[in-house]
Amino acid sequence: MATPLEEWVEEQARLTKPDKIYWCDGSEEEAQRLIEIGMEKETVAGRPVFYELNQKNFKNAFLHRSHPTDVARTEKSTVICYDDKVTAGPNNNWMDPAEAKQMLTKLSDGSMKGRTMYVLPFVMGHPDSPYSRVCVQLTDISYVAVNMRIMTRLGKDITERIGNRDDFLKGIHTIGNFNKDDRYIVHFPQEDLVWSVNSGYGGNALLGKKCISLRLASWKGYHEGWLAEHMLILGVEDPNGQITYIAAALPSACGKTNLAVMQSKLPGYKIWTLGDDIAWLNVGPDGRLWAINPEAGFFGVAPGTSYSSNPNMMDTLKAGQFFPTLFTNVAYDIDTGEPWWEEKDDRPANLLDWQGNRWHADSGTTAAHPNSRFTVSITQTPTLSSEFENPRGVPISAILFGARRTDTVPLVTEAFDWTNGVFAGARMGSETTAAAALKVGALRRDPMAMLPFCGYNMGDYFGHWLRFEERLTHPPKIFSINWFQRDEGGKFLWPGFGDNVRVLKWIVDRVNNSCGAQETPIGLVPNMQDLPLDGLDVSTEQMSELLAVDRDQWRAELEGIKANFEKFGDRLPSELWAEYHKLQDQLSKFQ
Ligand code: SAT
Ligand code: MN
Repeated sequence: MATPLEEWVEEQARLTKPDKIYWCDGSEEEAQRLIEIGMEKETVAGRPVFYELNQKNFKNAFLHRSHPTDVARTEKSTVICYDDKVTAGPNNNWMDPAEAKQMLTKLSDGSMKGRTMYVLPFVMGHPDSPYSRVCVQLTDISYVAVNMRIMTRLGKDITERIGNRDDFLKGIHTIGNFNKDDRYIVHFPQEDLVWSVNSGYGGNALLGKKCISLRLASWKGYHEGWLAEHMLILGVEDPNGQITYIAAALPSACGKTNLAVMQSKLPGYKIWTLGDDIAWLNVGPDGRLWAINPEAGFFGVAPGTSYSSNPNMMDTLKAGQFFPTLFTNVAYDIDTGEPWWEEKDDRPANLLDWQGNRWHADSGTTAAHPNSRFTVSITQTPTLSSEFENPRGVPISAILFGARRTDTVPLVTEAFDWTNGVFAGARMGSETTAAAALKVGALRRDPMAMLPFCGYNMGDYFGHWLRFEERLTHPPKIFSINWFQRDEGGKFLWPGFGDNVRVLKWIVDRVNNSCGAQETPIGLVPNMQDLPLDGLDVSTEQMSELLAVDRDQWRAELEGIKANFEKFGDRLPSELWAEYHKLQDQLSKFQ
């Protein structure tokens, strides 16, 4: 008799009509075979799915060029379905589940004709973790199958583990015809189902990532008492060998990967990597907050990555062995066969752009797409934490909320307490990036960096966050960070990258109550003498600007916060309005 999984696969195959169904076993040989199929048989926009890169300098690395309209997450076609619109909230596009199914059924009818349906069984999180989840995704493109093998723990043992069960999370993905007007990424949280049509782009197509591990998981966490967050996880080792674990939320393309694999510029301090994008946070039996990374790879932004900004990531990208390394929409150095992107190193003389056309310096475009990406196994990073394979995760001592802000938000601020920290996350605004198909550089409210990823009403989500205080006997301290302030000429004031460890040291010292801070209306900021600034090329004036709280800027900020809070009506917890009024009051007295 067929298992529920087999029945589900058959049902989808009857609709999408693939030529073949192939169950992935997750082996290394299989990944190689799929890459060969991608190089020789399958196509995207009339071109091969994969191109081989220089195998000597970038081991096991391959290039993918996407369909030209399919280069970023499409938030406007990302939809959450509940019976009622209010549950999805003003932060999500909503559709009635039955209507959405009808639309998707029509769009998927015969969509896999002439193609192979790949069945991908995987687990998000360590297989032995009490917090992990078993999932199955279907796809019709080798690119997604190989990506998923890097990004998740994928293998035939998961099929065996599912056996006769039917409680696995499901993802249906078809690249269809790439028609961007019919592109939909639709979530059915009450059925543990995601259905994505007409895109092959990362966040739209690697369904284990944003769709399952954030949108579906956030809804699960709301009901089961845990949090699914858009956060990196790292450990800071101090000169005594003590490691403090930190989780940090930043919007897409705002430096999470760089922070997570940072090469510390502070002697005696070392950063250990656990994850760069997603954290699942549970209250442990000891009353501490424990974090696991449900993923197993990085899907990071290529432009800006270099031996000077992030040497550990460069080494990671060259170390492909058991897992391939994929580059999506980067440029190609015709002479060496290596991938290239802006700021990697000196620009090679002869380049193909991200679409495979000869690139000319006077073209007015970048050679790599601004949202070009790499996919690489986390196991290749030289800074991988020895706790990465610990099923119970790591205990978090500090939570960071980061944003990309030209002004207003200081380098680092500590919240007064848990509620004030939740307010700091909820009031976040950040300038948009190329990671989503939006106007780049516009300020928008992005609470907890979860605006595109919270699978239900954010008013309820804030309430969920607030309630953790009573369950945590050792709540993490909460901080806001901003690496992106600029001077009047538009130059970054803070060097960022490896120097960010200086801020992390202050955070660790605050966690250990071993250094001071000064009180401002928005929270506690460092005294300059408490930050380790030796060897840093930043003037005292610049440092004071980086740490300043400007009354007028914050009064303007209040307007933006208020307008966003009002969207949630009576779903916004009263505690957050109380924090808002407290801040307003403090600012009115502040010089
Ligand atoms: O494309 S993804 O959504 O996976 C990456 C990101 O935008 O954070
Ligand atoms: Mn992300």
